[in-house]
Amino acid sequence: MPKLTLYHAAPSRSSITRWMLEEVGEPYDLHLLNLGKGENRSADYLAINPMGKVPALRHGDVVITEAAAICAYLADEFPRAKLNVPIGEPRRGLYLKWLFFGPSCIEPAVLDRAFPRKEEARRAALGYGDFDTVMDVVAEAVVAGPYIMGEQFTAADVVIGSGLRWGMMFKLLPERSEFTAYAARLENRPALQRAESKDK
Ligand SMILES: N[C@@H](CCC(=O)N[C@@H](CS)C(=O)NCC(=O)O)C(=O)O
Repeated sequence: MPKLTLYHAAPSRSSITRWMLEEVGEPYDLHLLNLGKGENRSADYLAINPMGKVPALRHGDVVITEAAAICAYLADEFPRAKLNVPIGEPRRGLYLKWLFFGPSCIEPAVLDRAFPRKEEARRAALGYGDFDTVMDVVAEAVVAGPYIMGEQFTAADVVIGSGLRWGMMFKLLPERSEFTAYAARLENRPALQRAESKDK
């Protein structure tokens, strides 16, 4: 079985993928990088991720970067963990939408609010539209629960849940009851608890 190595710094976006690895339950190694010391800018690491960012995951000879892509990859690569919606199932469309919605809508909406532009962009020009619509759409998706795909916990919960938890922690997201209840359900997951205590 090819070895899994996570290039990691905690706390950071690579904690998303550590949670995912704990959900998958396969053994993995950690390669810790000190971002403060600029180890992510070393030539060795830039050869792994030319973006100079964590996370990166090595699986045998394959290197995957981008947190949501790593979560999607792991879910498909280790189907026994039942963290994906397999190709061929109609629900896969919705599952993929949520995997992409994290990095393409939630994160930019939150970061634009944290670091406002000098000139407001037109709603039509922004891929996420506007902050309030993004929040309303996510709130509606998680309110019924327990998870974003209903009864099945998937990689999409790792991505969306991490974004919501991070945003609320830094007071960049409204603490809506839909979000706090969803976050509380996620925080009951042993894999998230393990990832957090190992990161500490
Ligand atoms: N789009 C990337 C973003 C990764 C990212 O921004 N990582 C931050 C840590 S949260 C990082 O490596 N920062 C160090 C730097 O840019 O110098 C992803 O989702 O994986």
